Amino acid sequence: MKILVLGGDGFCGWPTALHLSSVGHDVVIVDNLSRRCIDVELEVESLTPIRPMSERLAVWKEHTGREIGFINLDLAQEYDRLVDVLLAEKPDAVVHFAEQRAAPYSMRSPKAKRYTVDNNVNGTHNLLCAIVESGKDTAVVHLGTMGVYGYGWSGSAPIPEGYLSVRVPTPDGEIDREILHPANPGSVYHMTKTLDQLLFAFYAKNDGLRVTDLHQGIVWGTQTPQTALDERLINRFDYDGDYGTVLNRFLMQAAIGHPLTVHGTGGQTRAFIHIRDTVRCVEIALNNPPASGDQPSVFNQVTETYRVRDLAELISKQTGVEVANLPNPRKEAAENDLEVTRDKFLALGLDPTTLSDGLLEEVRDISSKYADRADLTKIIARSVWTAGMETSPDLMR
Ligand code: NAD
Ligand code: USQ
Repeated sequence: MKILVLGGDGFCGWPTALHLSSVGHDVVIVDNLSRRCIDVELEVESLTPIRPMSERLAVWKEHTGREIGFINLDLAQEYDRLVDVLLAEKPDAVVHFAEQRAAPYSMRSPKAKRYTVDNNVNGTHNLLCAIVESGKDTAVVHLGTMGVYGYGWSGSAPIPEGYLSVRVPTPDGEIDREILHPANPGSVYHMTKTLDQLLFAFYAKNDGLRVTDLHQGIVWGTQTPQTALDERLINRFDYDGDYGTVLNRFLMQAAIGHPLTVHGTGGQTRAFIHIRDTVRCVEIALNNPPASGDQPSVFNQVTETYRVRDLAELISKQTGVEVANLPNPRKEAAENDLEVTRDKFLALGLDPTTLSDGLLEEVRDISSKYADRADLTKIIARSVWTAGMETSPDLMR
């Protein structure tokens, strides 16, 4: 297959591009390198030393003989160039990772809120509109999020894969319907993903676009077999208060002896998936697209659920690092249960990687190796959901 990987310079996109190339697909990365610019804005860098795109691609070719193309394009701003790229490359499928993906960053300022909405909603709409304009039958695989469902809305009922069966009372009796699960976003970022869902539903209905929306949980880990081939192929590793995600942050904190930064009681339950499974799930989704005329196909891309305090306790027991209960800079339920239906990927052959597979140590080892690159003033999360919310001072110098 010819596949465009939008956002292919990022944490999920880079290993996915390499994985798809390694199994024989013809891959072209499209990315405007905005994530690297945000690093400059936030005065922080990936803990791992990521190389410039041209070097990454040259090293991949050196090791495998396979070429991956690269187009520097802003999906949200350069619509005409995007149409030209689709006409020139004629991709069978597009994998869409190219969004601003940090909830804390999306809440840090009015500028960041507006950027996140402009970038994510325009980018997704441009893609769908451009595919229709190109006249090609290009399938879309989009990385959505478990956060579209929100936390706690359905109590102990398992969250279905995208759609909810409902019975609607009418004057002529009840009718059965399948509707998109109600959206309940917890940040401006998560809100953009709920808007993406409506765009997909409309373009599938109106233009017959074939769309798969992957509602992914929090990704942990950093390396895949491909990114581990050479240090110059290493994946990015975010540890800072805006972009670092909870499990990778705890593992990095344990590696440098920093107290584990639990927000509030740590009663938040979230869904998780290892980066190795992210790349496999995307491949499975590419191989199983919906038909034209079908509603978007939704998969819950998660393998396990954990409560934040249980993760902290597990890592604390393994490493002796203490747990710190900090003021929570977010507005979110202090405690929630989470049951997630995740049958579709299992039925299509996913063999899930779990926390018990020994990969926690791998992440700690990588964190120890690059510990001297950590800026200790960037660890505490300081982007607050509303002005005046309390945050913690730095815990380590
Ligand atoms: P990332 O920020 O590391 O990567 C996103 C990439 O997209 C970056 O390389 C960035 O430069 C690029 N990009 C952003 N806007 C663009 C634009 N307008 N034009 C072109 N390129 C643009 O993020 P990630 O962690 O790799 O996440 C990828 C996708 O997966 C996101 O859509 C995110 O919402 C979703 N997701 C991520 C996680 C996670 O834990 N990391 C979990 C669930 C879902
Ligand atoms: N948390 C802590 N301590 C920390 C960091 C986070 O207690 O040091 C808590 C947060 O308060 C939150 C939970 O851990 O309750 C998860 O936070 P996170 O930053 O790991 O994840 P989140 O903000 O939800 O976002 C991440 C990705 C996003 C993706 C989402 C999947 O950045 O792109 O969409 O995970 S999900 O959470 O399933 O919606």
